[in-house]
Amino acid sequence: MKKEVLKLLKDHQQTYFSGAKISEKLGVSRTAIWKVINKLKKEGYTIESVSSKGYRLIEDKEIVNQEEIDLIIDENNLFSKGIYLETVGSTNDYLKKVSVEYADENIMVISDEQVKGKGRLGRHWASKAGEGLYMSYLLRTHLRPEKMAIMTQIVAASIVKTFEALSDVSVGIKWPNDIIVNHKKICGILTELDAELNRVHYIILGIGVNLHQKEFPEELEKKATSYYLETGKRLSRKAFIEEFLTVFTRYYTLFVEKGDLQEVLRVCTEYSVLMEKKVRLIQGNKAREVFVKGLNDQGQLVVKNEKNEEEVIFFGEISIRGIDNEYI
Ligand code: BTX
Repeated sequence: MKKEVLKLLKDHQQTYFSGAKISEKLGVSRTAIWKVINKLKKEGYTIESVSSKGYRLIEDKEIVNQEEIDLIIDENNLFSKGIYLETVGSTNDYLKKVSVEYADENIMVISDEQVKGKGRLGRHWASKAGEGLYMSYLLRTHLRPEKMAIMTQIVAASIVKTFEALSDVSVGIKWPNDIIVNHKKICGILTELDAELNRVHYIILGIGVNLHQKEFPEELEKKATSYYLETGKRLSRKAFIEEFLTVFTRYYTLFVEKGDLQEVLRVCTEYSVLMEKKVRLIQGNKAREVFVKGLNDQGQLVVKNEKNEEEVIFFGEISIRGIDNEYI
Protein backbone atom coordinates (compact mmCIF):
# COMPACT_ATOMS: atom_id res chain seq x y z
CA MET A 1 0.00 0.00 0.00
CA LYS A 2 2.90 2.33 0.76
CA LYS A 3 4.01 1.92 -2.84
CA GLU A 4 0.56 2.81 -4.19
CA VAL A 5 0.24 5.92 -2.02
CA LEU A 6 3.74 7.00 -3.02
CA LYS A 7 2.90 6.49 -6.69
CA LEU A 8 -0.28 8.59 -6.42
CA LEU A 9 1.59 11.40 -4.66
CA LYS A 10 4.40 11.25 -7.23
CA ASP A 11 1.94 11.38 -10.12
CA HIS A 12 0.24 14.47 -8.68
CA GLN A 13 3.11 16.54 -7.42
CA GLN A 14 1.84 19.76 -8.94
CA THR A 15 -1.34 19.77 -6.83
CA TYR A 16 -2.64 18.70 -3.46
CA PHE A 17 -4.28 15.30 -3.34
CA SER A 18 -6.90 14.86 -0.66
CA GLY A 19 -6.91 11.96 1.78
CA ALA A 20 -10.51 11.26 0.74
CA LYS A 21 -9.53 10.91 -2.92
CA ILE A 22 -6.56 8.67 -2.11
CA SER A 23 -8.69 6.43 0.11
CA GLU A 24 -11.35 6.21 -2.59
CA LYS A 25 -8.80 5.31 -5.28
CA LEU A 26 -7.11 2.66 -3.16
CA GLY A 27 -10.24 1.39 -1.43
CA VAL A 28 -8.91 1.83 2.12
CA SER A 29 -9.86 4.09 5.01
CA ARG A 30 -8.62 7.65 5.41
CA THR A 31 -7.01 6.65 8.71
CA ALA A 32 -5.02 3.99 6.89
CA ILE A 33 -3.86 6.62 4.38
CA TRP A 34 -2.95 8.99 7.21
CA LYS A 35 -0.86 6.24 8.81
CA VAL A 36 1.00 5.57 5.56
CA ILE A 37 1.65 9.28 5.05
CA ASN A 38 3.11 9.50 8.56
CA LYS A 39 5.32 6.49 7.86
CA LEU A 40 6.58 8.07 4.65
CA LYS A 41 7.32 11.31 6.51
CA LYS A 42 9.28 9.36 9.13
CA GLU A 43 11.31 7.74 6.34
CA GLY A 44 12.38 11.17 5.15
CA TYR A 45 9.83 12.17 2.51
CA THR A 46 8.75 15.78 2.71
CA ILE A 47 4.98 15.77 2.39
CA GLU A 48 3.02 18.98 2.80
CA SER A 49 -0.41 18.57 4.32
CA VAL A 50 -2.94 21.37 4.16
CA SER A 51 -6.16 20.56 5.99
CA SER A 52 -8.64 21.78 3.38
CA LYS A 53 -6.65 20.58 0.36
CA GLY A 54 -4.81 17.37 1.19
CA TYR A 55 -1.27 16.11 0.66
CA ARG A 56 1.51 17.12 -1.69
CA LEU A 57 4.84 15.38 -2.06
CA ILE A 58 7.91 17.51 -2.35
CA GLU A 59 10.07 14.71 -3.59
CA ASP A 60 13.34 13.78 -2.04
CA LYS A 61 15.44 12.33 -4.85
CA GLU A 62 17.87 10.81 -2.36
CA ILE A 63 15.52 8.24 -0.87
CA VAL A 64 16.09 4.66 -1.96
CA ASN A 65 13.91 1.98 -0.42
CA GLN A 66 11.90 -1.07 -1.52
CA GLU A 67 8.94 1.02 -2.73
CA GLU A 68 11.16 3.27 -4.83
CA ILE A 69 12.88 0.23 -6.33
CA ASP A 70 9.49 -1.38 -7.09
CA LEU A 71 8.32 1.81 -8.82
CA ILE A 72 11.49 1.92 -10.93
CA ILE A 73 11.13 -1.75 -11.91
CA ASP A 74 7.43 -1.23 -12.78
CA GLU A 75 8.58 1.17 -15.51
CA ASN A 76 11.21 -1.19 -16.92
CA ASN A 77 10.52 -4.07 -19.27
CA LEU A 78 13.81 -5.94 -18.95
CA PHE A 79 13.82 -6.55 -15.21
CA SER A 80 10.85 -8.04 -13.38
CA LYS A 81 12.19 -8.06 -9.82
CA GLY A 82 13.95 -5.39 -7.79
CA ILE A 83 15.33 -5.92 -4.31
CA TYR A 84 16.47 -3.28 -1.87
CA LEU A 85 18.75 -4.17 1.05
CA GLU A 86 20.17 -2.08 3.86
CA THR A 87 23.23 -4.23 4.13
CA VAL A 88 24.66 -7.33 2.44
CA GLY A 89 27.97 -9.13 1.95
CA SER A 90 28.14 -8.55 -1.80
CA THR A 91 25.23 -7.74 -4.12
CA ASN A 92 26.73 -10.10 -6.74
CA ASP A 93 26.85 -12.98 -4.26
CA TYR A 94 23.34 -12.17 -3.05
CA LEU A 95 21.98 -12.54 -6.59
CA LYS A 96 23.67 -15.92 -6.97
CA LYS A 97 21.84 -17.06 -3.84
CA VAL A 98 18.40 -15.87 -4.92
CA SER A 99 18.82 -16.96 -8.56
CA VAL A 100 17.11 -20.27 -7.72
CA GLU A 101 14.18 -18.65 -5.93
CA TYR A 102 13.49 -16.27 -8.84
CA ALA A 103 14.27 -18.86 -11.46
CA ASP A 104 12.95 -17.14 -14.58
CA GLU A 105 13.45 -13.52 -13.70
CA ASN A 106 15.90 -10.80 -14.48
CA ILE A 107 16.68 -9.25 -11.11
CA MET A 108 18.15 -6.00 -9.85
CA VAL A 109 19.52 -5.60 -6.33
CA ILE A 110 20.63 -2.41 -4.61
CA SER A 111 22.25 -2.26 -1.19
CA ASP A 112 23.07 0.72 1.04
CA GLU A 113 26.29 -0.96 2.10
CA GLN A 114 28.36 -4.06 1.40
CA VAL A 115 30.48 -5.63 4.08
CA LYS A 116 32.24 -7.94 1.61
CA GLY A 117 32.12 -5.86 -1.55
CA LYS A 118 34.39 -7.48 -4.10
CA GLY A 119 36.35 -6.61 -7.19
CA ARG A 120 37.99 -8.97 -9.67
CA LEU A 121 40.15 -11.85 -8.43
CA GLY A 122 38.63 -11.62 -4.97
CA ARG A 123 39.92 -8.08 -4.48
CA HIS A 124 38.11 -5.83 -2.02
CA TRP A 125 35.69 -3.08 -3.08
CA ALA A 126 35.23 -0.37 -0.43
CA SER A 127 31.45 -0.11 0.04
CA LYS A 128 30.49 1.92 3.11
CA ALA A 129 26.90 3.00 3.73
CA GLY A 130 26.06 6.51 2.58
CA GLU A 131 29.08 6.76 0.31
CA GLY A 132 28.37 4.92 -2.90
CA LEU A 133 25.91 3.10 -5.08
CA TYR A 134 26.22 -0.68 -4.96
CA MET A 135 24.05 -2.47 -7.49
CA SER A 136 23.94 -5.77 -9.37
CA TYR A 137 21.86 -7.02 -12.26
CA LEU A 138 21.15 -10.67 -13.03
CA LEU A 139 20.15 -11.42 -16.62
CA ARG A 140 19.13 -14.65 -18.30
CA THR A 141 19.84 -14.99 -21.98
CA HIS A 142 19.81 -17.54 -24.79
CA LEU A 143 23.01 -16.09 -26.22
CA ARG A 144 26.06 -18.31 -26.08
CA PRO A 145 28.70 -17.87 -23.34
CA GLU A 146 31.34 -16.55 -25.77
CA LYS A 147 29.03 -13.65 -26.61
CA MET A 148 29.01 -12.47 -23.00
CA ALA A 149 32.39 -10.73 -22.87
CA ILE A 150 30.88 -7.62 -24.42
CA MET A 151 28.51 -7.19 -21.46
CA THR A 152 31.13 -5.33 -19.42
CA GLN A 153 31.47 -2.85 -22.29
CA ILE A 154 27.68 -2.44 -22.50
CA VAL A 155 27.68 -1.53 -18.81
CA ALA A 156 30.70 0.79 -19.19
CA ALA A 157 29.03 2.65 -22.07
CA SER A 158 25.80 2.95 -20.05
CA ILE A 159 27.67 4.32 -17.04
CA VAL A 160 29.47 7.06 -18.97
CA LYS A 161 26.22 8.03 -20.69
CA THR A 162 24.53 8.20 -17.27
CA PHE A 163 27.21 10.50 -15.88
CA GLU A 164 26.96 12.58 -19.03
CA ALA A 165 23.18 12.93 -18.71
CA LEU A 166 23.17 13.81 -15.00
CA SER A 167 26.34 15.81 -14.50
CA ASP A 168 29.14 17.66 -16.18
CA VAL A 169 31.92 15.53 -14.77
CA SER A 170 34.22 14.28 -17.51
CA VAL A 171 34.45 10.47 -17.33
CA GLY A 172 36.56 8.02 -19.29
CA ILE A 173 36.64 4.24 -19.71
CA LYS A 174 39.71 2.28 -18.79
CA TRP A 175 39.20 -1.01 -20.55
CA PRO A 176 37.85 -3.40 -19.55
CA ASN A 177 36.04 -2.50 -16.33
CA ASP A 178 36.89 0.87 -14.80
CA ILE A 179 35.29 4.26 -15.20
CA ILE A 180 37.69 7.03 -14.34
CA VAL A 181 37.80 10.77 -13.74
CA ASN A 182 41.06 12.69 -13.63
CA HIS A 183 43.13 9.48 -13.65
CA LYS A 184 41.24 7.96 -10.71
CA LYS A 185 38.60 5.26 -10.43
CA ILE A 186 35.04 6.50 -9.80
CA CYS A 187 33.30 3.25 -10.74
CA GLY A 188 34.18 -0.42 -11.13
CA ILE A 189 32.33 -3.21 -12.91
CA LEU A 190 32.47 -6.87 -11.93
CA THR A 191 30.94 -9.30 -14.43
CA GLU A 192 30.34 -12.89 -13.38
CA LEU A 193 29.02 -15.66 -15.55
CA ASP A 194 27.25 -18.88 -14.60
CA ALA A 195 27.30 -21.11 -17.67
CA GLU A 196 27.86 -24.50 -19.24
CA LEU A 197 30.10 -24.75 -22.28
CA ASN A 198 27.30 -23.84 -24.66
CA ARG A 199 24.62 -22.36 -22.45
CA VAL A 200 24.40 -19.35 -20.18
CA HIS A 201 22.44 -19.85 -16.97
CA TYR A 202 22.79 -16.22 -16.03
CA ILE A 203 25.18 -13.33 -16.05
CA ILE A 204 25.61 -10.93 -13.13
CA LEU A 205 26.73 -7.37 -13.67
CA GLY A 206 27.95 -5.75 -10.47
CA ILE A 207 28.56 -2.02 -10.40
CA GLY A 208 30.04 0.14 -7.65
CA VAL A 209 29.85 3.91 -8.12
CA ASN A 210 31.66 6.29 -5.76
CA LEU A 211 29.28 9.15 -5.15
CA HIS A 212 29.56 10.87 -1.78
CA GLN A 213 32.94 9.86 -0.33
CA LYS A 214 34.75 12.83 1.16
CA GLU A 215 37.95 10.83 1.54
CA PHE A 216 39.34 7.35 0.92
CA PRO A 217 41.56 5.15 3.06
CA GLU A 218 45.24 5.84 2.47
CA GLU A 219 45.80 2.80 0.25
CA LEU A 220 43.10 4.01 -2.17
CA GLU A 221 43.78 7.74 -2.04
CA LYS A 222 45.91 7.82 -5.17
CA LYS A 223 43.63 5.71 -7.34
CA ALA A 224 40.07 6.31 -6.15
CA THR A 225 37.81 9.32 -6.44
CA SER A 226 34.15 10.12 -5.94
CA TYR A 227 31.61 12.38 -7.58
CA TYR A 228 31.69 14.59 -4.49
CA LEU A 229 35.48 14.86 -4.48
CA GLU A 230 35.45 15.87 -8.15
CA THR A 231 32.58 18.36 -8.06
CA GLY A 232 31.80 19.26 -4.44
CA LYS A 233 28.22 18.21 -5.17
CA ARG A 234 25.95 15.26 -4.46
CA LEU A 235 24.46 13.08 -7.14
CA SER A 236 21.23 11.25 -6.35
CA ARG A 237 21.47 7.47 -6.23
CA LYS A 238 17.90 7.13 -7.40
CA ALA A 239 18.41 9.41 -10.39
CA PHE A 240 21.54 7.43 -11.24
CA ILE A 241 19.73 4.08 -11.06
CA GLU A 242 16.85 5.35 -13.21
CA GLU A 243 19.05 6.84 -15.91
CA PHE A 244 21.42 3.87 -15.93
CA LEU A 245 18.53 1.41 -16.29
CA THR A 246 17.08 3.36 -19.20
CA VAL A 247 20.35 3.51 -21.13
CA PHE A 248 21.43 -0.03 -20.26
CA THR A 249 18.06 -1.51 -21.23
CA ARG A 250 18.30 0.16 -24.64
CA TYR A 251 21.88 -0.97 -25.34
CA TYR A 252 21.24 -4.50 -24.06
CA THR A 253 18.02 -4.93 -26.05
CA LEU A 254 19.70 -3.72 -29.25
CA PHE A 255 22.48 -6.24 -28.68
CA VAL A 256 20.29 -9.23 -27.80
CA GLU A 257 17.55 -8.62 -30.36
CA LYS A 258 19.53 -7.26 -33.28
CA GLY A 259 23.17 -8.00 -32.53
CA ASP A 260 23.62 -4.24 -32.77
CA LEU A 261 26.66 -3.00 -30.84
CA GLN A 262 27.37 0.04 -32.94
CA GLU A 263 26.61 2.68 -30.36
CA VAL A 264 28.21 0.77 -27.49
CA LEU A 265 31.46 0.36 -29.41
CA ARG A 266 31.39 3.98 -30.52
CA VAL A 267 30.91 5.17 -26.92
CA CYS A 268 33.58 2.80 -25.58
CA THR A 269 36.05 4.02 -28.20
CA GLU A 270 35.20 7.69 -27.86
CA TYR A 271 35.50 7.64 -24.06
CA SER A 272 38.47 5.31 -23.84
CA VAL A 273 41.48 6.66 -21.98
CA LEU A 274 43.78 4.07 -23.54
CA MET A 275 43.47 4.75 -27.26
CA GLU A 276 46.72 5.39 -29.13
CA LYS A 277 48.69 5.07 -25.90
CA LYS A 278 51.62 2.99 -24.81
CA VAL A 279 50.58 1.02 -21.72
CA ARG A 280 51.89 -1.72 -19.45
CA LEU A 281 49.86 -4.88 -19.71
CA ILE A 282 50.01 -7.06 -16.62
CA GLN A 283 48.93 -10.68 -16.93
CA GLY A 284 49.65 -12.81 -13.87
CA ASN A 285 53.20 -11.88 -12.88
CA LYS A 286 54.23 -10.91 -16.40
CA ALA A 287 54.28 -7.31 -17.57
CA ARG A 288 54.94 -5.96 -21.06
CA GLU A 289 54.58 -2.74 -22.96
CA VAL A 290 52.09 -2.52 -25.80
CA PHE A 291 50.55 0.21 -27.95
CA VAL A 292 46.74 0.40 -27.90
CA LYS A 293 45.19 0.60 -31.37
CA GLY A 294 41.48 0.29 -30.66
CA LEU A 295 38.60 -2.08 -29.97
CA ASN A 296 37.47 -4.80 -32.35
CA ASP A 297 33.81 -5.54 -33.13
CA GLN A 298 33.53 -7.72 -30.02
CA GLY A 299 34.82 -5.02 -27.70
CA GLN A 300 38.22 -6.67 -27.24
CA LEU A 301 41.35 -4.57 -27.07
CA VAL A 302 43.55 -4.52 -30.16
CA VAL A 303 47.18 -3.68 -29.45
CA LYS A 304 50.50 -3.64 -31.23
CA ASN A 305 52.73 -5.89 -29.13
CA GLU A 306 56.44 -5.85 -28.33
CA LYS A 307 57.15 -7.73 -31.60
CA ASN A 308 55.29 -5.02 -33.50
CA GLU A 309 52.50 -7.49 -34.30
CA GLU A 310 48.81 -6.87 -33.89
CA GLU A 311 47.39 -8.79 -30.96
CA VAL A 312 43.90 -9.06 -29.52
CA ILE A 313 43.65 -8.89 -25.74
CA PHE A 314 40.75 -10.90 -24.39
CA PHE A 315 38.88 -10.24 -21.21
CA GLY A 316 41.22 -12.28 -19.06
CA GLU A 317 42.44 -11.14 -15.72
CA ILE A 318 44.66 -8.38 -16.93
CA SER A 319 45.53 -5.03 -15.48
CA ILE A 320 46.67 -1.99 -17.37
CA ARG A 321 49.00 0.71 -16.07
CA GLY A 322 50.73 3.74 -17.47
CA ILE A 323 54.26 3.31 -18.72
CA ASP A 324 55.68 4.38 -15.34
CA ASN A 325 53.38 1.91 -13.61
CA GLU A 326 51.02 4.67 -12.45
CA TYR A 327 47.25 4.17 -12.45
CA ILE A 328 46.02 5.64 -15.72
P1 BTX B 1 38.89 -4.42 -9.70
O1 BTX B 1 39.44 -5.73 -9.27
O2 BTX B 1 39.19 -3.94 -11.07
O3 BTX B 1 39.30 -3.28 -8.68
C1 BTX B 1 39.49 -3.53 -7.31
C2 BTX B 1 40.56 -2.60 -6.80
O4 BTX B 1 40.10 -1.24 -6.83
C3 BTX B 1 40.95 -2.85 -5.36
O5 BTX B 1 41.99 -3.80 -5.27
C4 BTX B 1 41.38 -1.48 -4.85
O6 BTX B 1 42.72 -1.22 -5.23
C5 BTX B 1 40.52 -0.54 -5.67
N1 BTX B 1 39.29 -0.14 -4.93
C6 BTX B 1 38.66 -0.76 -3.90
N2 BTX B 1 37.55 -0.11 -3.55
C7 BTX B 1 37.46 0.96 -4.37
C8 BTX B 1 36.53 2.01 -4.51
N3 BTX B 1 35.41 2.11 -3.76
N4 BTX B 1 36.78 2.94 -5.46
C9 BTX B 1 37.85 2.88 -6.26
N5 BTX B 1 38.77 1.91 -6.17
C10 BTX B 1 38.58 0.95 -5.24
C11 BTX B 1 36.45 -3.53 -9.86
O7 BTX B 1 37.32 -4.55 -9.52
C12 BTX B 1 35.03 -4.03 -9.78
C13 BTX B 1 34.30 -3.55 -8.57
C14 BTX B 1 32.84 -3.92 -8.58
C15 BTX B 1 32.14 -3.53 -7.31
C16 BTX B 1 30.67 -3.81 -7.38
S1 BTX B 1 29.78 -3.09 -6.09
C17 BTX B 1 28.36 -3.99 -6.48
C18 BTX B 1 28.83 -5.38 -6.87
N6 BTX B 1 28.95 -6.25 -5.72
C19 BTX B 1 30.21 -6.59 -5.47
O8 BTX B 1 30.58 -7.31 -4.52
N7 BTX B 1 31.02 -6.06 -6.40
C20 BTX B 1 30.28 -5.29 -7.37
